Amino acid sequence: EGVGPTEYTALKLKVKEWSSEAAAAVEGKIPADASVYFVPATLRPETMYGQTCCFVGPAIKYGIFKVSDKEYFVCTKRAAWNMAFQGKFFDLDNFPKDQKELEAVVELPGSAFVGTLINAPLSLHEQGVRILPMDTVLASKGTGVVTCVPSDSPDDFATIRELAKKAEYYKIQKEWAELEIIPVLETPAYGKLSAQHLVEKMKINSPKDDKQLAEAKDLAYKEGFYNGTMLVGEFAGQKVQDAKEKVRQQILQSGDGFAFAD
Ligand code: A2H
Repeated sequence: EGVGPTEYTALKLKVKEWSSEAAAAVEGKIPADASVYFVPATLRPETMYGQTCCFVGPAIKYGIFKVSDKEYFVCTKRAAWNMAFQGKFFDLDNFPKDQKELEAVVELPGSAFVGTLINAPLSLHEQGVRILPMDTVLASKGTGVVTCVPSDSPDDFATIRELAKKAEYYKIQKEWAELEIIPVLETPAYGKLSAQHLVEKMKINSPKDDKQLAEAKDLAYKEGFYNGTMLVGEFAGQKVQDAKEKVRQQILQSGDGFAFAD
């Protein structure tokens, strides 16, 4: 990784319907008129049209943090502290002077959220997408929440393929992992679904093939950025290089997301 912090775009994915386990835990702790958001951090804002689910680490501990009377975020405590420190959130009157003062309203392992229905801004799946488990999510990076774009992320593609194959083992409904994969951008080398193309070409069999996935991720990232053309959204037909920052600004200005450094 380069010098200095990574500048992510964090997206706000609003909860529409909790999983039964999360519903029981939040009961009476969050006002009915408040919105709760999962806040995945991404380096590929231009791909957000293709979100098909959102991942949490099943064994990672998450908090639901009060940002204001009307807004709560689901993320790791580490990320909430970073956000508070960056000064953009959390009622300044309540700005914690000490990490210990930043208390979650509710704490749960990622597994408890699996099945929660959320609204993913920009996603062409407008009826909503599900929270699903991803074993390779790192608690030490970003917000600990990862939005899933299987058209362009080899990790995401490998994970949903695994989840659909072993739905029972992962305690999910198979169809949650089988939402249509939407082509978001096109490249000369890998076509319209670069992640699938690379995973199949490199014979990547599991989300745990980390060396191969790292290589696939690098190839998809570079080809997409330098040679990609947008297929969907307001900037369809434009180069990814140009659209990337435009989509990001749109997300920041609409309030569907915020800048987050880590
Ligand atoms: B990216 P970097 Cl379409 N654990 O977003 C594991 N992975 C994480 C994470 C965590 N705690 N937090 C963020 N990430 C993922 C989209 C995407 C991403 C596409 C293609 C490639 C890609 C949709 N998932 O990442 O280590 C997030 O997935 C490859 C660069 O900071 C985030 O962007 O470079 C990316 O890793 C950040 O990785």
